[in-house]
Amino acid sequence: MKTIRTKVAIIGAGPSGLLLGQLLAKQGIDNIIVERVTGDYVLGRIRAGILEQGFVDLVREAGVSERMDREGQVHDGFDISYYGELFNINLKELTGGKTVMCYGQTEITRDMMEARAEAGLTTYYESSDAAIHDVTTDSPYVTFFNNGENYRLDCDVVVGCDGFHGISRKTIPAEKRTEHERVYPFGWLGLLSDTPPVSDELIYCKTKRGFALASMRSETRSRYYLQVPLDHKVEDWSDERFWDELKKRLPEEAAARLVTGPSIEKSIAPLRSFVCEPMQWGNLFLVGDAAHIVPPTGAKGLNLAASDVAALYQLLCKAYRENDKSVLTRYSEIALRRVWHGERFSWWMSNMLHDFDEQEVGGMKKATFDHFMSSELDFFLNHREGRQVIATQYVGMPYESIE
Ligand code: FAS
Ligand code: PHB
Repeated sequence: MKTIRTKVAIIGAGPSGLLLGQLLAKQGIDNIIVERVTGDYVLGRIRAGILEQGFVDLVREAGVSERMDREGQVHDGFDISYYGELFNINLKELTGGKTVMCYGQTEITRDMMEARAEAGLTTYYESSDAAIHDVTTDSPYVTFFNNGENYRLDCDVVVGCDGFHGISRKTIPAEKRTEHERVYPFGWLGLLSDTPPVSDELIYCKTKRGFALASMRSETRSRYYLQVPLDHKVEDWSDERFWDELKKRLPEEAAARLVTGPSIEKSIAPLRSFVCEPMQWGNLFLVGDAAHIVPPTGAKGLNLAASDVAALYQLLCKAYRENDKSVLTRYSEIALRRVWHGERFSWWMSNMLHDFDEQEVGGMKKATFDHFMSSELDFFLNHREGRQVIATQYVGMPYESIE
């Protein structure tokens, strides 16, 4: 067993772990990341595309924003197509100047991976059998197997950035965890293509055939989603079938402009709302998907991971600066306040925009639920105050500053 030491042991080299590691390193707080797969495998996951201002500011503070600022696209708003009628949610006008950045999760992860390697920071990729020990003592540690050797990583704190299927959440005793969950009766079939986006802003489509989203990664690369039943498999969807269905769900002018082409990635993501409380246990702290999941309808998944990082980063800096770890007990309460805002907004947007093919939804007949949700969306879209409620939450509630 090879024993090594660091201040902060991070499990997972996804966007959460890499962003936290980069921020801590800039403050001279030593950290090591233990990651199960290769860096290329992490980059192969096609996920989020919209960054809130808070996330963009953190990336700049971490010193890894050069390519994002050069290639990212600032979006002043987005459209909602309500049974074919287009409503613009003018974020900039409705929020007094706030916008969002369109820059793929893959790209931000790549930038942080490269910055971490350039800074000579340690990441143990392709590590197996990671396990977290003694988090309720002042000497927690992580064990893992890497490159033919067993390791023991001694540390001050362990941060679980290991996603929904990771080990860190399960390290909190089951009787000490409260898990909240809503699994949706449909998934999102995503397609990536090197074709020009159908619009220069995102279009969220509510249609009788189900939800669709037209997004992008650049001026030459598009990202599209279709709501599909849970029992569908990617192989059920040829590119041709995907494009035909997308045309039927996009508003007319957009459908007429749609440029189709071969998919370079196609995958189905299940949708769930999930929160684990608390988000800490002794010297273990959960960040991002390790603690919570949202349906991507509100573009909050990655952004909630960033606000967790912001809270824990500030608390860790304060704890080391003042040599007082007691401040860390505030993390879960601070992080969860913003998490539940994001959870509710994502659940609300999902209820309004999707077609629920359950016979009973929310304790009522599907037809009744459909009337309530269509009327809700109709009200919010046709009143400036309603569009302002959507815009204020889409750009992201402010991060809590920690004194
Ligand atoms: P991640 O899951 O990204 O990273 C966790 C890392 O931990 C992974 O690299 C994993 O390999 C590693 N790990 C796991 N177990 C480990 C172990 N035992 N030991 C060591 N390492 C371990 N969000 C949006 O805003 N918009 C979207 O469109 C969107 N689409 C999504 C599609 C899918 C299929 C999924 C799963 C999520 C999607 N999300 C989306 C949410 C997504 O962007 C997450 O919020 C984001 O990846 C969270 O980042 P992390 O918390 O770093 O977790
Ligand atoms: C994406 O571009 O992947 C994306 C954008 C907005 C969402 C979900 C996904 O709400």
